[in-house]
Amino acid sequence: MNMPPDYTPPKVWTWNKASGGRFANINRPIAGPTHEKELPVGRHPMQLYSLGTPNGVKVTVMLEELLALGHAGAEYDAWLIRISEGEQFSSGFVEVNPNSKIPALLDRSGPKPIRVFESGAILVYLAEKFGAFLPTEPAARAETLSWLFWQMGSAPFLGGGFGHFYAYAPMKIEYAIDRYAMEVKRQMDVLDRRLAESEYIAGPDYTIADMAIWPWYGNLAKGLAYEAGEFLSVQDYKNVQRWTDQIAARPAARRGRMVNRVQGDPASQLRERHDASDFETKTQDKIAPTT
Ligand SMILES: N[C@@H](CCC(=O)N[C@@H](CS)C(=O)NCC(=O)O)C(=O)O
Repeated sequence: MNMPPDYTPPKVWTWNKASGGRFANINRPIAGPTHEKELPVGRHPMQLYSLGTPNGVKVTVMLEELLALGHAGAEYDAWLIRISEGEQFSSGFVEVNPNSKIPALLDRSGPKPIRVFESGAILVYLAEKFGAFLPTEPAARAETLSWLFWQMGSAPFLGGGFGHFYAYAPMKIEYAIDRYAMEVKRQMDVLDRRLAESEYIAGPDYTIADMAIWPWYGNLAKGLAYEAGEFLSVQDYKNVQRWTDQIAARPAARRGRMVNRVQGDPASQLRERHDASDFETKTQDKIAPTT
């Protein structure tokens, strides 16, 4: 095995600001705001502060699915939070999410705004508010919540573990890449076996568990995460492939993945969403054809 340079941890950890790696500039060992700035507020009941990463996409898919079902109360303004520029550390954002991570939701439909952070909590909040995509029958509900929480516990190994060491760390460490590749392949096998016996993750119905898992593991299955498709032989997970395509074909999922997106084909980027018609008129190819 290739060995990284020797390192003996000091007695007390101190912040080495030059530790490197992509995203090093936004990593800090302390919480709280770095600057004063209020968040913008639009006209809709739901105010979403987010970015089109897998964690953000979970929520925009849910909101688009709710709107597709006719729940007008799910109308939303999706504001862009550029995490690479530290916008998650503004005083306004920290008031909505003390953890300074997208996505964060403010429900302004009642007399007092309700804040919700953590994508899983946002999905459950919306599912309960609108009575959709979370079964009420106890066994089906338990299965849905089990898979939802599976995603919350598993994705950090995919993103913070595998993705970080395979794609973003300033040096390739064989031990770390091996450890997390093994775990991510195990997770894909968990999903593949489940999807061999069940149409959707939690059973015969499409639920918030699918919405939580698809942006992460569907992306991985299609080679869209960390350019690791070949490395992880993702084509072998046939049932995950089938399910990924099935969800990708849903119009609401297609719209949801465009919202707050800042990379890729300009026609796929709707950087902010304030109206249903924005998908037709405000994508990057239409509003900034040269950039
Ligand atoms: N467990 C959280 C994770 C959220 C998260 O990690 N968000 C990332 C982007 S995908 C973020 O905002 N990072 C900014 C930072 O760490 O400063 C959730 O599911 O909502």
